[in-house]
Amino acid sequence: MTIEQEPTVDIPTLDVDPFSAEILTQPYDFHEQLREIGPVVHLPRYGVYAMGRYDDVHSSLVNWESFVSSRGAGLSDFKREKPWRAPSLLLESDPPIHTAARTVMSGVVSVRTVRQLRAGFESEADALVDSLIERGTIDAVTDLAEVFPLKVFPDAMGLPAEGRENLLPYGALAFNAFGPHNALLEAALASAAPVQEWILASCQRDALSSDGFGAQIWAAADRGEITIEQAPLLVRSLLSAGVDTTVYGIANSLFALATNPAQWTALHDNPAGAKFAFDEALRFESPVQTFFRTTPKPVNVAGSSIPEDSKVLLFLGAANRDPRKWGPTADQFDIARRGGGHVAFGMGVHQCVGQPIARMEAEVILTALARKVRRIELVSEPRAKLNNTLKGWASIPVALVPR
Ligand code: OVV
Repeated sequence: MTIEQEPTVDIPTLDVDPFSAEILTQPYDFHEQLREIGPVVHLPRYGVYAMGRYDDVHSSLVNWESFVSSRGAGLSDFKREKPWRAPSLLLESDPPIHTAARTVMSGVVSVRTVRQLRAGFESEADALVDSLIERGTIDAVTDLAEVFPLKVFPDAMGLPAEGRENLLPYGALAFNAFGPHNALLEAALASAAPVQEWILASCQRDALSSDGFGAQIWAAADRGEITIEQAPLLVRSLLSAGVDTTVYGIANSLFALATNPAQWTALHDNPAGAKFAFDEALRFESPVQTFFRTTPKPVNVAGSSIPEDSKVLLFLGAANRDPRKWGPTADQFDIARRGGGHVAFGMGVHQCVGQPIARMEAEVILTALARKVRRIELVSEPRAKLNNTLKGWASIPVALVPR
């Protein structure tokens, strides 16, 4: 009753393209406009609705019945358009179908399994940081943020050494594919056929070692927790979502730390704070900026009525800088903030299932750097990397000054 009686207000319109190169590289003024103009905004450019306020983004993420994922987490509505690949069992599904897949995956990437990987990851991180310090001047993206996850994660998956160069292009494609069919997606699709072929082949049981995450997913199929047909799709989820995200998360952390020297000093003085610094970096510059949901029925958000069958663009990156939630210093990077509660990993039933390993990778590499590096300084202009969903860097040239 109360829902029907709630007054509906006109939904304001913003005539901007959030997937333009300008806004993808500098989204924060647009985010402010989006949050200030109203709880729900119509974007006529794509015929979608959008939200940027923390409370509304958070409640929409949690409300999986009114904001479904089974019609796609990108701009395309799977009810009207054929998806570019078979839909993900995990990301692009709703309960109850989602639940079985999610249960298997949270068993595979659990805090317990990740704890067993930690010592090995720490040795890799120490060795990498030592060799980078030796070189002095490095690229924090291509020499560090890309190198570390691309070594430890495929090893943990149980992937063969050959073909791993396909992982980053596949992730870039998957995340560009959530956006419109613009030049970024075109470019990602141009060379995608062999990449997709390698990924598909790598999801099969015989491509994977007997002791990695991949084998554990296949073992769950043997136990009947998922079907044999579903196993390769769940392996594909880890290969889609597990590489670029961590690369961007580590690179964005290093950018924030290199451009805020007092924050680096605070971390160097207390390397145990690495995990909090990572959360604050995810809040400050969220690698995954946006996801879409779809409304199977009309839904009311803070007095605005969103029609049935609408695509709704949730700005995680804007929610994570909403002063209503984070106060007047929302735009500042402050590792003492304890930025927990951010929505950079999403929220609700779809909240990132890879979180334990993503967090461990970041914590281990940032801890090694914090211990061994006294100062990290930009030596030339960083270069942004453009993606329809991910925000991050192609290059961050830095000098590492050892302790
Ligand atoms: C690109 C991406 C993000 C999150 C989940 C998935 C893919 C998936 O395939 O499940």
